Amino acid sequence: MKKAAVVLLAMVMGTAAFAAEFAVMDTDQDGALSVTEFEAAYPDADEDLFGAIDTNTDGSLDEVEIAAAIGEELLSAE
Ligand SMILES: [Ca+2]
Ligand SMILES: [Ca+2]
Repeated sequence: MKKAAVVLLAMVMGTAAFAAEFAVMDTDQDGALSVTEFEAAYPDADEDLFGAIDTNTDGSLDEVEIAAAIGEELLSAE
């Protein structure tokens, strides 16, 4: 990962707004977004995007993966 991306990642993750937004998307509060939760939060997203963001391929998106996706502009920060 490029240094600029790491800095941006830290900035995105460090904000209360991001934590609050993630908590809203994580409807079952297990700390990660399932496909269902992800599609509810991002209706325009598809499975290819989910797969691109799920960098550790565990089938769910954690805060680090979501923040990285926002940093890489795969997702927009709302
Ligand atoms: Ca969840
Ligand atoms: Ca994952």
